[in-house]
Amino acid sequence: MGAGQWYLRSSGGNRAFQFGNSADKITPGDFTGDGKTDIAFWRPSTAQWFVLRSEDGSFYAFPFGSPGDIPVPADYDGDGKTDAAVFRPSELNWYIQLSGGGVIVQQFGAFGDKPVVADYDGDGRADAQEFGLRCRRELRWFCLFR
Ligand SMILES: [Ca+2]
Ligand SMILES: [Ca+2]
Repeated sequence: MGAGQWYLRSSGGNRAFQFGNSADKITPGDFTGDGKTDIAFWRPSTAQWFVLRSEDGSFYAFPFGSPGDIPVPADYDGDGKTDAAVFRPSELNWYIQLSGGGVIVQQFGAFGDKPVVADYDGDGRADAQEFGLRCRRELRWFCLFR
């Protein structure tokens, strides 16, 4: 298993460092809510989230999901913080750990669908409270608005 190498280019200069490994799924988002994206990944083997805080570069980890899930982090409750979330293809359930508290379990989709999260109704809340699925066979989009 290879190392997870990150290459960042920003106004402060370029930087490269190792965080995670090549089997991890990258899940960047603003988990800490300071307006800056935090480098993050989800580890499929243990269903753990690892977040590198944009504030000070320290990291924290927490379990959410199960092996076999697909990570779909986004700001579902619209509070400015990215929420950890997974889509479970085997049961078509979305599990969302809201940063404001609580967990949502929502069944949505059909077998073979691929989860895609975005601000589908354009209400300005980035990625908030919407679920999207793209049906591979029909190449159509299905959205669920909450
Ligand atoms: Ca942040
Ligand atoms: Ca949130």
